[in-house]
Amino acid sequence: MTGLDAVFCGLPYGFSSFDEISGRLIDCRKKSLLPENAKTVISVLFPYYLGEDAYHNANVSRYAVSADYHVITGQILGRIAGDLAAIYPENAFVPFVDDSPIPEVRAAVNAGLGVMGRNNLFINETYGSWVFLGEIVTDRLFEFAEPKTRVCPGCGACQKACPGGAIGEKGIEKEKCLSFLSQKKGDLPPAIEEKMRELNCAWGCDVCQKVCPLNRSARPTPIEAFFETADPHVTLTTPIDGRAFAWRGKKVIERNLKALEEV
Ligand code: B12
Ligand code: SF4
Ligand code: SF4
Repeated sequence: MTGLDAVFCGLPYGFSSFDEISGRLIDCRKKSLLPENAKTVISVLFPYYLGEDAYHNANVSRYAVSADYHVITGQILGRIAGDLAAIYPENAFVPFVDDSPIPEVRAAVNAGLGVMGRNNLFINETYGSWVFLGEIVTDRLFEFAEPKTRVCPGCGACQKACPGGAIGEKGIEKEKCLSFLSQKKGDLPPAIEEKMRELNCAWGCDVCQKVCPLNRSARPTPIEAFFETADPHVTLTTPIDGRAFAWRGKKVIERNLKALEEV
């Protein structure tokens, strides 16, 4: 392990050019936090796969089985940014996860950490697509990666299996994606409720990842907190605080759980 590997707690990380992505920034509240004169995007992978046994009886998507990833990854990334700032005190290091102006899939591909799948997701050779993405944007110049491969082999399994028919040749149509629909407020069309019932999934959707051959030998996460907080079966009495579905409020997850029960 090099000195920097230790700073990154052994998690996969890579460097890419901020300039390469600056024309594609996502308009969000946190855009104003980007450091002035940003030069490098440091992408960090947070694997979350717990192994198949952990998902027995799960009724929410895998990314929502453990405590809210924004909190777990945010704490780790904040620590890493602090350590980098101590090593390079003349530079700024600003961490982002999800709620980020950086299009994270593209940044992680640019950083040489893996490929973009037809399912729109980032896929790493070791951990598959079961990784959350975070980044630290800095005004320090690091040596950028030069990825050789940027896209998956395109076997089409995800497209074929997608229950919403959301995957096309050019990315996904989010209005058809069950993950998007499960987060939407208001009444759900009966056909969508029916699909959620068939999949027994009250939050998110994992179909395009479960069928992906690049996920077949994904390694479980080295991040203990994901194991320690795992709770795969959510009920109407499960406390929602600190869970990935809390941000949408109790009504949405309750509506979905009730939809799973209807016959
Ligand atoms: C909004 C959002 C959603 C929305 C809409 C997604 C969409 N594509 O429109 C919804 C609710 C549907 C969603 C669902 C999910 N999401 Co989401 N989502 C995001 C979020 C916050 C922003 C995405 C975005 O708007 N990007 C910008 C627009 C412009 O992207 P775009 O038009 O799709 O174009 C992208 C790609 O197509 C790509 N691209 C296009 N052409 C090419 C060509 C090449 C060569 C390359 C390299 C890239 C590339 O570049 C763009 C950048 O991502 C990101 C976090 C982030 N800040 O990036 C997480 C994120 C993408 N989501 C994540 C996750 C985990 C999920 C789910 C798996 C959750 C679940 N289990 O239900 C599903 C998967 C659905 C799917 N198959 O994509 C993870 C993905 C991790 C990974 N391994 O890739 C992210 C990165 C959050 C995180 N921090 O970990 N999501
Ligand atoms: S299932 Fe096939 S086409 Fe879809 S992301 Fe995986 S490798 Fe690519
Ligand atoms: S998350 Fe589900 S609905 Fe959305 S693209 Fe993937 S398989 Fe299709």
